[in-house]
Amino acid sequence: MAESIDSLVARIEDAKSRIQESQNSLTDLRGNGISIREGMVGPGEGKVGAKRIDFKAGYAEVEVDERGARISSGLLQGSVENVEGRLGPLGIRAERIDFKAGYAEVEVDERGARISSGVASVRGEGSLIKEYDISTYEGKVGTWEDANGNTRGGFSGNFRGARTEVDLANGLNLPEENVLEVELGAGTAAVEASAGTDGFSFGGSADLASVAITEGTSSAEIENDETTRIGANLGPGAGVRGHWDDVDGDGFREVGLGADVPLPAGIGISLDVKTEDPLRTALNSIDGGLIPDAITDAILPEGNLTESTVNLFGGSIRDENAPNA
Ligand SMILES: [Ca+2]
Ligand SMILES: [Ca+2]
Repeated sequence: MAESIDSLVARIEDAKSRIQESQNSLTDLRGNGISIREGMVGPGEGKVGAKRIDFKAGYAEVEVDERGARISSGLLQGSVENVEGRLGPLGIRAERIDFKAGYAEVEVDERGARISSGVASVRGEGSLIKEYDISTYEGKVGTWEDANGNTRGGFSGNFRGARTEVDLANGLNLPEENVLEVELGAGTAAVEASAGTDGFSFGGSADLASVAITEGTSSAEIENDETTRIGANLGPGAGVRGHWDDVDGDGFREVGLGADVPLPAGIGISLDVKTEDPLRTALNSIDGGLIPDAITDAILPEGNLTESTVNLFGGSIRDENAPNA
């Protein structure tokens, strides 16, 4: 009797360790997709691990209801969460990466129509690569929502031969509030006339090549964030933009203006400034950049100068109901 209990315990222990093993390294099938948890892959010293990988291959989904029709198909679509690892000298980490390849998506409903297709698309969160697109066609008309939940109305058309947005602040492990991004494009074209909850865009361009750098801060802990985006492109184009989104959700909208200006010889420049504290930004730029911001910031009072000035007249620019206010 004692022996059979011992062998029963041994068999339970054996089963437990085999379950643990399969949880650590194997897959479970969900629908027509596969999800892998706690997997590690990579040769020799280079190892990249992810807490969770979901993907589906060769998929086609059609949804038709009283609100409209959605068709989505592609060769591959998926996401990777909590990526961490090292490949040679390169440290790799990402909170989440979404990817799709050889895809086509069509949505038609009472709000309008949205069509997008492409060879490859990658969207990263907390990752070095923020956006990566190859041969993408996109068209929108009516009203639509962007990835940040903002609503826009109007129309927008895009072609991207190759375009990438690199989050250098993340790659260089800069403090979380820092924004340092580089955008590179080759063979891109865009036309847009839209306005919505985060701003407006009006203009068109066709670029052989383009580059842009965005620098500044963005944090719910800072109430006078400012970012500047400077770009240059080869090709015709002109446009104006208005910004009034609250990306960090601290109740202070990042307001600003942007423009694409064509210069002779087919070269164009692009400039966008966004600020949570327009009065401070205006005072800082009054000298035409001759006096470094560090000096004017030392003279000006801390906090949001626009808010404290508007407060004097009994008003406020802060939205107390913002998620991080
Ligand atoms: Ca802020
Ligand atoms: Ca804000």
